[in-house]
Amino acid sequence: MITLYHCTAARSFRPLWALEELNLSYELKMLPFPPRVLARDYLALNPLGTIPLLIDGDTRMTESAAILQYLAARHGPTPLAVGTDEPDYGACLNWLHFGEATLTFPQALVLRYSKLEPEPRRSPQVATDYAKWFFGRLRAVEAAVAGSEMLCAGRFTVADISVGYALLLAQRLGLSRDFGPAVAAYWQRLQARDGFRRAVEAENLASDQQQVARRS
Ligand SMILES: N[C@@H](CCC(=O)N[C@@H](CS)C(=O)NCC(=O)O)C(=O)O
Repeated sequence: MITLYHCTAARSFRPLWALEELNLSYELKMLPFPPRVLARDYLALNPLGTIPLLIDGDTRMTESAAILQYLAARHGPTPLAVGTDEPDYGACLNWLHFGEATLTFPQALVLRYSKLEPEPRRSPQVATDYAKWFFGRLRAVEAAVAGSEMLCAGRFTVADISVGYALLLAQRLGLSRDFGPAVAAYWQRLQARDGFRRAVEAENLASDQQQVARRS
């Protein structure tokens, strides 16, 4: 049985969404945020204190984009993966990592310096600068989905989960009102997927059952 450690709306939503798209059985363990401070026992499992942590037999993984690639390969075959023999194999890997390294990185700074740090350490300047950075990078997504339903391979893949999570985080940060028209329509398409909806429901149910507060 796969176990996923998760905090509401954190990057661990990527593997949660993939688990639902793949219809895999899993156990979802909710943690308060940040677990490093509020769930210190978790450090014995993941000394980084970060989420996600995915355990699948002897495999333990803490990088959300890598977990997407792993789940699609190990628990496929699935159209979520783009095969090495397909023309868009490289494009898929590029978007997979773009979602985390290029889109989520600046948002993490917006989140930290506008919400997570104690008041005296907050910095509207840093938050504004990195929101601009995010929108600069998001131009690539706007161009990609202007003439296409999904990012690559002519179908929904792990690349869309990776980038889709960045759009979810943007919504929670209040940035989605500035999405361009193509990104806004793409984000609607992603949220309409059964797999996305089931992931949100699983997150809400597990939060309630395990009595871990949902983040605002
Ligand atoms: N690159 C990693 C980043 C993991 C990460 O930093 N997760 C955040 C939540 S989204 C976290 O655990 N933050 C809590 C902390 O740093 O203590 C990934 O993609 O999974």
